[in-house]
Amino acid sequence: MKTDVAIVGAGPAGLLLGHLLRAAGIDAVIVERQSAAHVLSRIRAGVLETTTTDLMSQLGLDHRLNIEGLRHDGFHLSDGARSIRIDIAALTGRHVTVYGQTELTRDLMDAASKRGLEILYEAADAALHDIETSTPRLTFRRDGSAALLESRFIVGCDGFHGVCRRAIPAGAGRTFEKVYPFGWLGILADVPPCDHELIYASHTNGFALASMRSETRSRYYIQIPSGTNLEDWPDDRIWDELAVRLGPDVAPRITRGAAIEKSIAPLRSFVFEPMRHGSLFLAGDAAHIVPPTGAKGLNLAASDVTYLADALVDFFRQGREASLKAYSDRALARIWKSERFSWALTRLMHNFPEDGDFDQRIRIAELDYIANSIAAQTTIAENYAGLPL
Ligand code: FAS
Ligand code: PHB
Repeated sequence: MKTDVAIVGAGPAGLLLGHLLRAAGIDAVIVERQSAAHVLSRIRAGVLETTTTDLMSQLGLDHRLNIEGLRHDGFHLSDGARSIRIDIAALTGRHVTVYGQTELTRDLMDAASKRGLEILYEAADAALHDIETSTPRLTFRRDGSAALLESRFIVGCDGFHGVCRRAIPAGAGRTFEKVYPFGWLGILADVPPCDHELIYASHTNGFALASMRSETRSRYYIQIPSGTNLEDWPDDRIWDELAVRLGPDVAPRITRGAAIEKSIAPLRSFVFEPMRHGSLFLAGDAAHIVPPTGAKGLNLAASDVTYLADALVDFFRQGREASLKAYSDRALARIWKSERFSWALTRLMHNFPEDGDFDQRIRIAELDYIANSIAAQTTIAENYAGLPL
């Protein structure tokens, strides 16, 4: 097989990039390790910046998003004693949209075939070859047979655990990483949310987040120590802990119900530089990871592929390479600012094992400052809504 751009991974990054290239008349093929059903079974992000929703509108794939997506003009930071509303709309004139990553992925998958975007699911053992030449090759196995995809470029959209970043020779890039000593235990339940906006709660027991997928489906998270066993957290224990951490004003509004999904996600901050090696580019989680506190993960994937699609169109239409050369630096400038915001909000809202009384007082003082400073609230609002491209 031959194509212009071979994309590894059919998550949000790969699907958005594939659609953007096809819309520009550039041929692309996506090679995905899992089945479509498996990709859709993963419960992940919930909050979309306009960076992402604008892409869906540009692609003409925002029909369901416009009907089912929930527009949110603000969210809350709480510490049990008080709730601070960050008024995104008043402070920035912008908003975010609550629309599950699963639904965004479904919309992109469903539109692929009629837009000439070929997705090869259940493609095992993908391996990259000759990435330092202008004729890179991707080999993989599918339906029991060996397969070869030749292309001008390969884009690694294969997430943190993918093969593309690992195909870059040791010493050709730099890794920056911070692993947090805790994770998030997430629960999805078909019960009405406890509030019409998201609540990020800091508590001496640990962090909690009240989110949602719709007006009848809730998504909650609690901070748990690394190494926690999911079996130690039956539904009732999770609901009890959420009531404590979200505080006495919110607890009575929590509707309990059976978990339809329950999982633990580790938290880390991670960046790999540069996001290009020869004819291989990286985008999305393949190049960076943020703790989900700032709701940036999926949205950074969207900004990466916005930059990369523009650069690839420049190359294939005009023969110009300048934008491709600038891609990594341009994407990393926005990535690092989102890494900073996600780290800072994680540091503010979570308990760290090494924290002492002083750290707890600093946390209270910072929330006190935010509660009384429009400047501080504006800083949080503009980062949460998404920094300019
Ligand atoms: P993805 O990981 O989504 O997609 C990569 C794709 O590549 C997958 O489909 C995978 O099967 C495929 N792949 C991997 N290796 C391959 C190979 N060798 N060959 C072929 N295909 C291969 N972000 C938030 O904003 N909020 C959240 O609450 C949140 N929760 C998360 C929970 C978990 C458990 C994880 C892992 C991430 C979470 N994220 C969250 C971040 C997440 O939403 C990512 O930012 C988003 O999925 C990024 O999309 P992609 O870069 O496309 O990577
Ligand atoms: C979610 O609804 O899954 C979600 C929302 C906001 C976050 C993280 C996760 O910051």
